[in-house]
Amino acid sequence: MSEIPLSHPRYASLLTREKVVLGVDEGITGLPGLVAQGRGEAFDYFLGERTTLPGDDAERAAVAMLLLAERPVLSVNGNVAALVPQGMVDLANKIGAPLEVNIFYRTEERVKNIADLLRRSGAKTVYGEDPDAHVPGLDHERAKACRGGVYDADVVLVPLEDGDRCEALVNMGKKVITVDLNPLSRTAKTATVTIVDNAVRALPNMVELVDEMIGLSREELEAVLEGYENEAVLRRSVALMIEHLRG
Ligand code: PTJ
Repeated sequence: MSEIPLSHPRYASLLTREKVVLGVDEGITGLPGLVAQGRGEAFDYFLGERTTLPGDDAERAAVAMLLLAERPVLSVNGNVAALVPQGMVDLANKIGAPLEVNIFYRTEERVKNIADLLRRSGAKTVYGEDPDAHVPGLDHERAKACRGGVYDADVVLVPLEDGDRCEALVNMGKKVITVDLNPLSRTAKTATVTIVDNAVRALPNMVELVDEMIGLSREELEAVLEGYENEAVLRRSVALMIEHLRG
């Protein structure tokens, strides 16, 4: 990684960018991942580069949904693997869920590199290298999924997802949680729970929330979800961006 001085006012943002660049060098992130990162940076700038109240509400709802799930699965793509591999593995291990490498611009080499990285980070079960099912309604490569993994899940966490695949998963009857800094994206509007936050902040926060919420009863977890409205969270996130820009 290139040397970014700790004193640089944009240290955290530059470090995040470097992780994605390194991900490309290591065959983990696809080149289009750099474009996605740039788009995310712009929205994060509007948001004030912090976890907002609606972001935190969505993270709580997401954790409640994952703890209530019968077959939760965490999906990992090239950007997520570069940015928060340990956060995804820690979350998976804490809630007892498998991970599945599920990438948009699929190459078998990149799938293997990501799966190896997750295993090196302590993942117990990683699906994705040998897909044996298809998500209906998507064209061939993007539809690949695994039985026991995303295909059979009742709740899927798909950070930085593409709108089409998010919609196809919802159409399969799954509850879909996404992390997307763009509250206006099709994914953000289609998912069951949309976390408008940077994945580098959202995942560690969710890991901590599992510790805080794991002792709650089913009724208490259900109450968290009953009070949650995704459209309202998106509206509050957009309002905060406008307020931040005006301020
Ligand atoms: O590894 P692959 O082949 O699966 O490709 C992954 C990307 C992300 C390239 C692919 O899924 C893609 O093209 O995604 P999109 O359609 O560009 O959507 C990515 C969304 O994530 C955009 O709305 C970005 O604003 C948002 N985003 C980017 N970086 C972050 C982010 N959201 C949260 N945290 C980030 N760090």
